[in-house]
Amino acid sequence: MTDEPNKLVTLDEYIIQAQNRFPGATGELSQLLRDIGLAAKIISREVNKAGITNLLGADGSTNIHGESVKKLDLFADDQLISALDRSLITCMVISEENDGIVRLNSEGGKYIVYLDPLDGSSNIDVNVSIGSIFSIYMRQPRPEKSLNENDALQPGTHQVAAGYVLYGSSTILAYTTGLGVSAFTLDPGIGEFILSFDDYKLPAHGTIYSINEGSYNSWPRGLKEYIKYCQQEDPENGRPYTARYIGSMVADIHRTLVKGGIFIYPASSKYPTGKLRLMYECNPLSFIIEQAGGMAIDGKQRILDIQPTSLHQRTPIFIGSTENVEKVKWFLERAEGGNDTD
Ligand code: P6P
Repeated sequence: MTDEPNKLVTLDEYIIQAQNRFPGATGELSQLLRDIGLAAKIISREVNKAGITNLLGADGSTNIHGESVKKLDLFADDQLISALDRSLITCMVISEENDGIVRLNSEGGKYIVYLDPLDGSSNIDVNVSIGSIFSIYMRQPRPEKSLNENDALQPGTHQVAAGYVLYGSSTILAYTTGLGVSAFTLDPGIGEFILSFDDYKLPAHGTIYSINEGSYNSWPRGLKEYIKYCQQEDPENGRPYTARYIGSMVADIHRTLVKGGIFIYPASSKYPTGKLRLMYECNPLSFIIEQAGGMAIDGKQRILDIQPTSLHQRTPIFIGSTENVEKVKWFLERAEGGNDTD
């Protein structure tokens, strides 16, 4: 995409260059992505000093503006929603931090945005990477004129853009508009996201599996057999695989994007339909991984094909390198119909 090798390309420049490839583009999606980039810089600043600015938990105190000190995830929610509200092109937001739809000032805005403002925020107390996730849809024409939840219940295949911000050893923003996945690293010195990777393609096969093995006893038999397969000696095929689990989905998915392998969050006795949310965790990250050549299923069907029935519904997810996901699907299907949780 970039015109000159080794030229530093900022996120804003990259977005504009991408927009210029579509003469009919109005620039509104570009503006929306820039809004998210701005909010991400502000959140990154607070995440990186959370331990010293009372943002680790709601302590009931008030800051110099007389506002109550909010938890970091509510701070992130506020920053993202107000950034989207300012540009008047988003009609509503659905966020993990709000039960219902959040109507913005522009009821006529053409975009609907799902947010997980700060996924894995419990990890901030132990300085583990956390992330923000976003998923963008166009408002579809519907007979009912007034904006409501039904406008938001669209399958993941309808996403026009999706991405995440990873607040880790560096802050990285990765996104796709359906033309591949690119990533930008924040240079705090100049306050700009700089293009660090253009058009990610994850390996077709990886040797890392990522799952919380604490819920082993409630897994279906096929999943137990797959994980045993990953752990078997088979040096010619790279087994045993390496186990890596950060417990922060954005970090686990970013590692999978870069190194390949598979991330799994299955249904369990504690989470009978899976823990992770379809609309603002699994759909956007599945769009990213598919755009990078990978695959994402709920154990049977493609995540992006799921027709949602509620804003905050959960789903099991098996996501990553295509060969790894196809292999676990084979184990699940082979075991199906047997005594599934022996
Ligand atoms: P568990 C973080 O709380 C989160 O929502 C995801 O980021 C992460 O992948 C998952 O939950 C971890 O869940 O049950 O393994 O602690």
